[in-house]
Amino acid sequence: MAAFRVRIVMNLNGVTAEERQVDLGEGRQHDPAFLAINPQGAIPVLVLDDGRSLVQSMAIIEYFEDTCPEPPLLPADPPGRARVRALAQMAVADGHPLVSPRVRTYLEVELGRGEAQYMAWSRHFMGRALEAMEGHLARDAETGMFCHGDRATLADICLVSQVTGFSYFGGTADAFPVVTRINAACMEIDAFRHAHPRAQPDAPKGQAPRPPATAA
Ligand SMILES: N[C@@H](CCC(=O)N[C@@H](CS)C(=O)NCC(=O)O)C(=O)O
Repeated sequence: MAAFRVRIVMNLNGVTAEERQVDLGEGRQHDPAFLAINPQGAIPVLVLDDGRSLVQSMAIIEYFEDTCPEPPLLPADPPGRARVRALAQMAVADGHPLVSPRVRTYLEVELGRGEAQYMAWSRHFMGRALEAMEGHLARDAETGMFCHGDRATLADICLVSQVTGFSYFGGTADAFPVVTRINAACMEIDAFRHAHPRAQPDAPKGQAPRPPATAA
């Protein structure tokens, strides 16, 4: 989900980079070689030409905002910027962190919960984040073709990653009509569509990818 967000922004900016996959299913995020790059053991990581590593999808996206400001991912007016950031955070800060592989590992390995409980937990919290986004999007006059007006912003990038992540846990955004409409509008855009996890060369065939319970 987090790498999906970064891929969208890179596509929007026309930035290419050599991509290296980290197999979370195999627990490769815990390999010493990867931890040397990101001690948090999480993806995405952007390694710059000078060898420095940028981590955290929102920080990497801000880096691209600073270095490739076209197209802008935030509106110009401060209240609009705050609204877009707030919508983005509902997905990135309130939904996604509760379902990462490390959460699954803790629930299943440390607390002895079964896979079904992890799936129910994840569906619940991913759905709650989408419900929150829907509440604002359905109510606010600023909502347009996209989350904020008629051009895609950071909020849309986070919305599509949230909808896709929800589907990993058997959730469907059908109950959230504005979210569903905006997700479909985003997926009409090449930069979004080509960044989708299913469009990646390492995408598993058939079933949607799901974070594994690896021992950390
Ligand atoms: N807040 C971070 C989240 C990064 C994150 O948790 N990424 C997941 C994959 S979407 C991961 O690598 N998890 C590894 C784990 O939980 O062990 C961001 O937005 O970059």
